[in-house]
Amino acid sequence: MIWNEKIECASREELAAVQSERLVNTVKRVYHNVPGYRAKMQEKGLVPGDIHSVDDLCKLPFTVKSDLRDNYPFGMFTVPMSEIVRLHASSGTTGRSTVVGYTRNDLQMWSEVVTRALCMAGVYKNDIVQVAYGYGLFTGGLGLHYGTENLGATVIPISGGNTKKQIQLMQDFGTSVIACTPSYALFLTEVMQEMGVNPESLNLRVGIFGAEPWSESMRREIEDKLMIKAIDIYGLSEVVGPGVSCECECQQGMHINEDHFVPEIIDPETLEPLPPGELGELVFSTITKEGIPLLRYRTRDLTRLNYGKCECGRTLVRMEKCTGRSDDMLIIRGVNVFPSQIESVLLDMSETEPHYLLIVERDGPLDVLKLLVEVQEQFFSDEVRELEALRRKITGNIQSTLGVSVDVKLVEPKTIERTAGKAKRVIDNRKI
Ligand code: DLL
Repeated sequence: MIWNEKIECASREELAAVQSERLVNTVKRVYHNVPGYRAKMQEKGLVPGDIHSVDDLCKLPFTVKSDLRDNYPFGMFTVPMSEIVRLHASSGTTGRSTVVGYTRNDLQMWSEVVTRALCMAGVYKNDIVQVAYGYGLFTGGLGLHYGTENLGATVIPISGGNTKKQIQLMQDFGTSVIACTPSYALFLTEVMQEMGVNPESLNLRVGIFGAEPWSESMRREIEDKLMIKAIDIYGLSEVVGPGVSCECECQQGMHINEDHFVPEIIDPETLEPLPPGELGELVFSTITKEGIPLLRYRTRDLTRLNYGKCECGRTLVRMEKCTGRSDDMLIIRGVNVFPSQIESVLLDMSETEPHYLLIVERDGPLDVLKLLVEVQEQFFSDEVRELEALRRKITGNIQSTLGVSVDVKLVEPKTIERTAGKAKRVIDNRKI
């Protein structure tokens, strides 16, 4: 089923007309309401009147994650706080998170795009959707939740974790759709096996998986083990959350909801737009958001766009699966982690040196983050008990600031390799 056929199957010309009108309005709104945007446009000698259509997008300045951080928490909102009805947040490059605010209309738009995504995935009104993405500041849980309700399907708002209960409810409630990260889906299969639950005995038909990169081979594994269709859903909190794009049942790329989010692909080095089909960094301009519209927001995700015809009938452009980023952000069990955040935790502690190495591995389906960190000479002790206490302190500090568990190993001073150039801080051994 196509939820909004008029838009999802519009001609490119019709779509461009809608985009142009909305972009012109958004540019006016941010210019007049957000001093940071006005300053950036003035720097380029631009006034809102210079933007006539979506073809003028490339004239506009970029927005990056640090703009949000520098304006923490609400400095980039274009409406008064009395209009904001919800806040979400995700990790930034330092301790500060990036905060996004939604007006009532923004929430309605978000539900609409998630509902479209669910329909793309082949979910229907009579489905029972178990939302096992985290509920809270993370956008996954509530995003899928309201999209499911808007479709008219039944939502089970179980949130993440509690794996045995997840499986129990799948059996008892006849869950037909599971929404979670792909790595958690694999973990579910392991626990099912331990519990002696045969996936064949379940009612599962579709999985809505995203929030982290996953490969075609992982898709096949999940599809075989759970006997479902595994659909890729993409989004980021800054733009709206899940539902920016989603695969249809053809599973040949994710259709972008282009009447709300205009995509571009740029060269991350030169920042020049690249022609259709080229691999580069994905950039989005939001053209309907009221709370915090973003112009040319650099997602750092690497992908390519396909304007070719899709068999499902939708004309919305498709983006390829994202497997890489143009920065060093890691996604560990769905949590975004920048090495610099770990570094600042270490710098805040007097016992450690900022010489460290992060090693990411897969233990079965789960990501494991290991941290090797040098201890200051005077704290390096022969007492196992003292070192163990320090290890626990570091683990605790990282857990409380980043929300991610790390396996910390203390090493002697000056044992982590020093390089003349860029330090190699991360070794990613996951075969994603
Ligand atoms: O992860 C929103 C989301 C929730 C998407 C649930 C899909 C499902 P953030 O926490 O802000 O938002 O993280 C955004 O996660 O820039 C990508 O690097 C990565 N990401 C999200 N979806 C995918 C995907 C949510 N399908 C960042 N494939 C993005 C690869 C993804 N990476």
